Amino acid sequence: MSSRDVEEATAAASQFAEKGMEGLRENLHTRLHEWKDVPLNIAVIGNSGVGKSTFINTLRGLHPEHPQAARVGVTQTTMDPAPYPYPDQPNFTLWDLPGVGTADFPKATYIQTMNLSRFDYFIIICSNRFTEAEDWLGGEIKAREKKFLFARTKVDLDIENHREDYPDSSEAGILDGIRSNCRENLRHSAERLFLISGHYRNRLRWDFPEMCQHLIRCYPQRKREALVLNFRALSHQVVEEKVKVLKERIVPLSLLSSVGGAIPIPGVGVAADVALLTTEFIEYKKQLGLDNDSIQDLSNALGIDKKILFSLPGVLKFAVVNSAKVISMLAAQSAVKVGLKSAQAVLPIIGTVIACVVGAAISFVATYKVLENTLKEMREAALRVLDVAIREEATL
Ligand SMILES: Nc1nc2c(ncn2[C@@H]2O[C@H](COP(=O)(O)OP(=O)(O)OP(=O)(O)O)[C@@H](O)[C@H]2O)c(=O)[nH]1
Ligand SMILES: [Mg+2]
Repeated sequence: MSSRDVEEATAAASQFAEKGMEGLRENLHTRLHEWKDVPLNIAVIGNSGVGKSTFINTLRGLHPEHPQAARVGVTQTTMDPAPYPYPDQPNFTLWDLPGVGTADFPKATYIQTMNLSRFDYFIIICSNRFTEAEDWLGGEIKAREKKFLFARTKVDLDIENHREDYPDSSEAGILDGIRSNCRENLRHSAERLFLISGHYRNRLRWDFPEMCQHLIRCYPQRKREALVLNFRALSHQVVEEKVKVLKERIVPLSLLSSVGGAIPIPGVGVAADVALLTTEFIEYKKQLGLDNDSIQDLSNALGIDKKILFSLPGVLKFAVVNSAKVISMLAAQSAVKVGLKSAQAVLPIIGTVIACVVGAAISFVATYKVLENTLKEMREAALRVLDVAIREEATL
């Protein structure tokens, strides 16, 4: 039992004490869905041509050829912040902002013109040296108690160019050189610096995966769950962050299923809200990049037949998720009495709630285990898919 399980169970017990069963059901429902309504706004700031559109597309999990991708290699005609909504997540927007300190956007008026207070988080991007202007901006953002990071992009080009001039130079040495060169100009705001390539096929290389993890972990606390669940399963690190957040939903889900719309399943010995669980498993697939659209997008980007990804262990197993499958999972679980410790440990905390519904304790434990096991198996499948992507992309 994790400390988050204890928190979720304790919160449910006190809501029940305060508002009764109906109130608890309503709260659990809100708890599980509220992430969809949280507005998320990330500003990507950089001068023209540094690779902002490319970077924004990749962060949205889109190859430039994807119909929803921003055009790259074309100069922006407007100098206003341009919004790029995250695919299928209308409340999550990445904003393309012009760089600071140019003739059009002097430092003196930049903060006010761009209305920086409306953004949750900032990514300051350059493809050459960071300058004093970007350092200044970092300091201004920090002074407003907002978070940011620096991304130095196009390192793939730097490595290639450097090797053209000095064929014996090591990649690590080249990256060290870039890092110290940038650092020299980032004296005041001293935030994390990530060396990346913004191209989609490089999203698993250099500091890109670590940068996504940093972004997630440093995002404003009250919005972090929403960010994680809105984000695409871009890398191993993002998958792990998602699994953590999805795990935290298991107690409220199991409780809602066993005391909410629970219907006894004949011959299985437990009652469950099968529709609720089916929806959650479909959400797991989407979250972890195992749904048909994600697999299709990835196979397009890799230029491989999607059957290769679908035939991976675990991916195939969950290719179809429906109520019949959920019932058979519950049946299989209720027959197994081992490994239920973590689920049972929560029972004393929610004892008063469970006691109201006949058989709810058994149903809660079985549901908890099915959710936990399925999440574990889907995590492994998602990591396998990413391993294939890394292998294939190395050959592109
Ligand atoms: N090699 C390499 N090329 C990149 C990278 N990021 C962007 N590019 C290329 O740089 C060019 C400009 O990229 P964009 O993403 O359009 O740049 P931008 O900052 O949006 O440009 P504006 O909209 O004009 O301000 C395109 O040809 C990209 O393919 C990168 O990390 N590596
Ligand atoms: Mg652009």
